[in-house]
Amino acid sequence: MSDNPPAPYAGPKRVFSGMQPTSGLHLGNYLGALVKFVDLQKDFDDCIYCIVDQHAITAELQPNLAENTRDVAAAYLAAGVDPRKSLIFVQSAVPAHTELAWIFNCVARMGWLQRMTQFKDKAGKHAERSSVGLFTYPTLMAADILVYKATHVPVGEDQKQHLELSRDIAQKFNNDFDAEGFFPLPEPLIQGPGARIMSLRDGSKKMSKSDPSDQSRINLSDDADAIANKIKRATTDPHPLPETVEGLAGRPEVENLVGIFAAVTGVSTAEALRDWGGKGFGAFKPALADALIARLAPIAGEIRRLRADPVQIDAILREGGEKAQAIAAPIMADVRRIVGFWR
Ligand code: AQP
Repeated sequence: MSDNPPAPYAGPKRVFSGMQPTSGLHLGNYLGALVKFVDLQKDFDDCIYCIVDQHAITAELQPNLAENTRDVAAAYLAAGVDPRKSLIFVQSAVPAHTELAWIFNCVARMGWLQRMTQFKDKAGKHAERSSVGLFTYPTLMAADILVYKATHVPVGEDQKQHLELSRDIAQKFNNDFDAEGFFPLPEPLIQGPGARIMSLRDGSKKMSKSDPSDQSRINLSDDADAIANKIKRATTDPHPLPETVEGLAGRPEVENLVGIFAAVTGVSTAEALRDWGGKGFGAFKPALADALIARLAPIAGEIRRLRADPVQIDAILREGGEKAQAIAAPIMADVRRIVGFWR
């Protein structure tokens, strides 16, 4: 037996990420992931951005799935994902995702999936009534990434555990099939302001599309009045803003609003508090609303313009799907050979 360390992955760097079309996107999706999708186009030649419609039906069936898919595509484009540089496509249009997910279902261990906190959060007290798809969500996510041998994955902090599982699955596949270096171990890109945006009503819950209260989130399609109203009604406490970051401890709603302000204005939390420490929410909230409106209004306008032309959106998605399929096909051919399927 050789004492040499296993061969590391030596392929090209490639970015992959996706969002679920469970509805239109919100500020958390934007600051946690979409801003990074756009920035990474500068540093990586190869960026693949998926709309994960098969994931979107794991928690509940979606009556408006195709329309929500176009909404998410419009949000990607409006935020600055450029289809001349990056692939934008729909997960269900590339069957290689689910084909690889099946193999990963046979590589991943039950215990690994049972530790996933997102499943516990979404399944709640009645896990036995959840769909099997919700339980195996992370193996499909690993397949989404690895069917392109993606090396870097921009996501919000809530997806960190799933990314670690993707790395474990890649490593176990490489080991089990004696194929060292075949799959890369994808690296999460999580840092930065906005990695975790919380609900406007409850600072202990993340901002989420599936929160029943629309007041809990800023939607990318919200107009200026809706944004101003939601910020005005956002939960705070009766005390002024603290002067230091340490003063935010135990004030999650305040920390969230200051974090949002810092992320959209491009300053650090400490800098924001230097300007706003000691002042009350009567002054801070309108400034926050103005900053959000300045940042999001052009995106909302562009989403509306794009949504008026579904033919253009569909053409971009179709072309992206064909290119994605062309990247995945030879990788899947290798996977089938490595696993030993008949051909
Ligand atoms: N609150 C958040 N703060 C920062 N990042 C967030 N993301 C989601 N919520 C926040 C990031 O957005 C990307 C897309 O998420 P997703 O559509 O795959 O699903 P999710 O993480 O489950 O987001 P939602 O909004 O909570 O959707 P539902 O309610 O349908 O489950 C991911 O990179 C995620 O980290």
